Amino acid sequence: MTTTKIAPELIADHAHSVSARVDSDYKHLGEQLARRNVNIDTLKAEVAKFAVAVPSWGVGTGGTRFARFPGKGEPRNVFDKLQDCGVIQQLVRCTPTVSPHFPWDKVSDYKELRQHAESFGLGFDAVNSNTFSDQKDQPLSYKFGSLTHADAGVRAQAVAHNLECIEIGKQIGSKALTVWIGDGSNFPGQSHFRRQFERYLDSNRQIYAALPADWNMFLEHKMFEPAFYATVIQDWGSSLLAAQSLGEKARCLVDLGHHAPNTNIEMIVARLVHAQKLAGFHFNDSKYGDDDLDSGSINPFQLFLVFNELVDAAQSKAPNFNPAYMLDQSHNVTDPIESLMTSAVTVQRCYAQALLVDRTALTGYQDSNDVLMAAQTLKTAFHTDVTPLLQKIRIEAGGAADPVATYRASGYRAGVAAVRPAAGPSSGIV
Ligand code: AOS
Ligand code: ZN
Ligand code: ZN
Ligand code: ZN
Repeated sequence: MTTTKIAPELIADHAHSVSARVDSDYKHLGEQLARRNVNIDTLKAEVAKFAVAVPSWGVGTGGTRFARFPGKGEPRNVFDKLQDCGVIQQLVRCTPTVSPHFPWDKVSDYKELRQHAESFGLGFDAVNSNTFSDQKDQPLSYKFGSLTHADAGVRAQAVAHNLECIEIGKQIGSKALTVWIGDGSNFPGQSHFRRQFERYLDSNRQIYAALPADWNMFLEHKMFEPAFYATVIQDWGSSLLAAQSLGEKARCLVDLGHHAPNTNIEMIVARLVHAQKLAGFHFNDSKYGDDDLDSGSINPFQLFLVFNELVDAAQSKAPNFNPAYMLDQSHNVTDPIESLMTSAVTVQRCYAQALLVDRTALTGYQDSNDVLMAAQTLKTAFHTDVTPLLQKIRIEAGGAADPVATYRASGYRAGVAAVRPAAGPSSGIV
């Protein structure tokens, strides 16, 4: 049985009140697309299959290293987090899984956790390990590194944590482990680059060896922070080297905020597809660094261009291409549920727009060096307002035409605020 936390009647009433307008807009869009030889119903069926995972840490209010301003009714534990994720899925219908983070989401009974998720119609995506912060009662500190620490004892502790994450993941139905480490150095000379990388590989080999046959290991690179001089897995080059030396199951995860400014991320995606090593994504947006802003809030064209590569790879049947889609955002000044809903829809929107690229025409323009028309072919797809298509998909799936309006009308936030005590202010990067 699926537990719903927004009254289904409210969702249905809202959808009903706008359905005539949505139908008319959908029909109009269908006519426009038909002139481009696109069948809107075929497109709808394709886009309806799209799903992106919600990060369990994303439903709490984030913070910076300066301060954190807690929101009302923040989740107190993983059960509350799943309830919030359930609300997101109820309204947007394209977020059926949650990516959990350990030990943040640790419980004593994972069977119960899985059932709890299922009661909200949710499953679990990739399991994330955390060796970038010290936990209470942890014997050895990660202050100077974890999987790459100079001390074998610290490395063993970090490996053991990842093995535990795999064990938990097996119980909750995950199929992948995401490893992001903050290891690196803040000063030139602090660490020996090559020996540190070798230690990374050695530790990860032990983790890799414990992966079940049908699992993958996602290596997440990040240019800087918390190590501000050099990070061990700082870019896709180091990530690819590591993935290639670890083996088939190791792949490279692309977080959109983890690159140097002006990096051509869509091209990195194309290279990783070529190498058959694209693990998937942590979607978010960025103006300066790892800002973890809402997907598409700064540079929606970049997100579209990433999806343009993904759709091209899927349609040309690139081998071993099966990327995992996850959001990874930090919401400091918005209601996290609202941010995650709009972000999921934005990602879905970019996917739909990328499906609209006339690939035969594009190839023709590329091969005849018609630069302007090649660029315009992408722009035509990107400029298409697919809002009625997405609304129709949500309504047909029992979701909300306007997720934020329906969510606000439900009074959900005030409801949970009444039962979840306010968290105190604190600082810390999430
Ligand atoms: C950190 O910058 C990474 O994006 C990781 O994915 C991290 O595990 C996540 O942001 C939770 O803190
Ligand atoms: Zn990330
Ligand atoms: Zn990040
Ligand atoms: Zn990020």
